[in-house]
Amino acid sequence: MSGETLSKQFGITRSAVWKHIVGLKEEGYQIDSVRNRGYRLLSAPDRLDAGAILQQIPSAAVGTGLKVMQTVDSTNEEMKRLARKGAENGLIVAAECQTAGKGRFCRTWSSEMDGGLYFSLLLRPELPPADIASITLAAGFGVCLAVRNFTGIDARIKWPNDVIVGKKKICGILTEMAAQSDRIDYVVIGIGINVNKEQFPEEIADRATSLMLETGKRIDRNAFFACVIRYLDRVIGDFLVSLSLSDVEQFKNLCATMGRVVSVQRGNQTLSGTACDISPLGELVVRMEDGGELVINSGEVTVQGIY
Ligand code: BT5
Repeated sequence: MSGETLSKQFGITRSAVWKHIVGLKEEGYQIDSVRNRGYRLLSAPDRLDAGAILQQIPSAAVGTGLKVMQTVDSTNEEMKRLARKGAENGLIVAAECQTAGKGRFCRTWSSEMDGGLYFSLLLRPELPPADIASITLAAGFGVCLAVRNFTGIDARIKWPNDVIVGKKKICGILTEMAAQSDRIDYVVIGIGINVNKEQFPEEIADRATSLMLETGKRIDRNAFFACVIRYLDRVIGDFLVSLSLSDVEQFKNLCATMGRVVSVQRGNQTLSGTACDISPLGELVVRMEDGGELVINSGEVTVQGIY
């Protein structure tokens, strides 16, 4: 595009256009400039761009606002700070890198500046806390559908909060909530997805993977993020209306835990059985060796042959 066209389109001088081009190059955009002909965009850097993402999502309940940060301790912590100051339902906070990314039970979530997607979604449903017990499952379902549709990879859900490919984890979800006994103040759903990550810390290298490692292609993170937001909007929206996994059969079909031998930690006891069903409320039903059934609504479940 010629410098003249750009200057007309944006209502700025040719030298201001040139200054912006220099700025974009400093940010990692590769732009070819040819005298008397103009500028050509060769490539854009792999960085999250709120404008590019918002352009690709309809004005929906999830993603009413989007804040992109370079570095933060944890997007969940940042979102809780914003929630306490009155941030609105549907806001998303994303970061290129987290210095204290966390999983459940105070575990670490590996969140270097290496092409991961780390974000948190704020919800303020006017409901009692018990009604949203399976919102993490709904979010995982949304991520799983987005990954399958965007990349064609056979992603599956490992109950309750992981999305896996084969035996390896590509996404983990951590939901935190502030509530009174009868009313939710806010819910923060934190989602970490390995998008363009090429390597992992040694201790998780054998059980973590990324979309790029699975497809062999670098993923456009802005387009993928927009796709995830659209699916979350649909699935979480449905969930908040029906308060059940509205499409339990589809959920079950995508749940890698179903039909497998699982171990469940109960206090200091480890119980084993076969995962045989998911209840409409999202609980995992396990048939025990003695024929009895155990219904689990949270906690740590190890799946034989996966992790
Ligand atoms: C989770 O916990 O899987 C929830 C992870 C949630 C991360 C998001 S990122 C945005 C938001 N901000 C935060 O601070 N957190 C959320 P859990 O089920 O406890 O699994 C944690 C375990 O997964 C670790 O102990 C490692 O074994 C493994 N792990 C850590 N980083 C990983 C990664 N990048 N990919 C795959 N596995 C990982």
